[in-house]
Amino acid sequence: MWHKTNLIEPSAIQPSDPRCRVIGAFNPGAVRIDETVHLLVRVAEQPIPTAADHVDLPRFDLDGRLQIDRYHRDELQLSDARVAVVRESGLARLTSVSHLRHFTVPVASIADPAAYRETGHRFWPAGVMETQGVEDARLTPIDGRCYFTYVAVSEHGVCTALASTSDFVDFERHGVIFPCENKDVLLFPERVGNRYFALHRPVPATPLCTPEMWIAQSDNLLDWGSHRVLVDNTHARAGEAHDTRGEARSEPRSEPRSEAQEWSGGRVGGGTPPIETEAGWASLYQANQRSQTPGPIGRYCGGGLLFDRENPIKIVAMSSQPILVPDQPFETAGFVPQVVFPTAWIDVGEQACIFYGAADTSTAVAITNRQPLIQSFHR
Ligand code: MAN
Repeated sequence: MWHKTNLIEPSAIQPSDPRCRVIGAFNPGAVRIDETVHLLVRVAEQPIPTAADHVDLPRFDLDGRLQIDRYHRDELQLSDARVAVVRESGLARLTSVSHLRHFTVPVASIADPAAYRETGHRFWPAGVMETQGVEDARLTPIDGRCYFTYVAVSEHGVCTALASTSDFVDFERHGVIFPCENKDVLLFPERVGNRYFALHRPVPATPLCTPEMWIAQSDNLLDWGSHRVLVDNTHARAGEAHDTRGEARSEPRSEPRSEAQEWSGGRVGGGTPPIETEAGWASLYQANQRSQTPGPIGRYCGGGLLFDRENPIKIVAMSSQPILVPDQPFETAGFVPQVVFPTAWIDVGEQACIFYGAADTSTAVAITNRQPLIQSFHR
């Protein structure tokens, strides 16, 4: 059903520091403005190894300069390629740090890797909340300005902040909107019933549940409340979101997950910022399976979600089968193998173009016809 193209690979990207190599150009935010698609691509850089028995861990100082801290291998626990745990403190550091780079492509050439142009404009980490980088922009045009949420990583944790731009040259920071640990925050592109809505994904420290998708509301994009669980991962499917006072949902569900639903039995989080369609607000979400195979991180797939047009806390359709799966060589092998991570949905005529990160390594696009795609969310 999909026509997939690998677009931007790390080998084509110049590192921003001669001491580093680029290991990822992935998880792109994207927005269409007239006949151009603008992307903010997460570029992950890692210090080039200099000695076999040492590991160099990167960070930014408060002036945004890259600093490298050297550790002996024995001082670290290195079980996940993405993080190193310092044995003495028990605290984690990222093995690479990310910033965002602006790319453009003409709408007519979305599937042509040669048409992607790096403009040189960057969104660079700044301040105490971003000393281990900025990641995974999700772009939403609101009232003629392009807003984006992004993950801010530091020794204070992993949280989500908001920024905006009108030209991808100058960026305005609006600060942290969801504190730690919270990622995969997506804004709806307009007010619905006078309120803004956002999907978010808090990560519980006490493992009473796996990370689930929540929905919140705001009057100003900055202060978020009315938090509700949107996708209840302890049971099979979602109904209407229930609020923190524990009010019953319209359709309480208690069936155990079927085997077919195991693909999303682990973490679930928002993927592409919702877009308006006749059938409702449409979005792809990302999920990984509960089982620990094939690697410690599991396989990430994309599924479809359709929200009620007038009341986004109500889900009208949610795929029970994965609809975007890692099946291409550039998705099954890479920095984190077996990952497709949808981050933007752009409509071009009758086609839906889904931008995604492949294997935490490259930026890719998957194109299909929009109507059958949305229909498939009901299955
Ligand atoms: C996870 C992964 C990494 C990311 C960190 C911090 O480990 O998503 O890619 O760098 O979280 O956000």
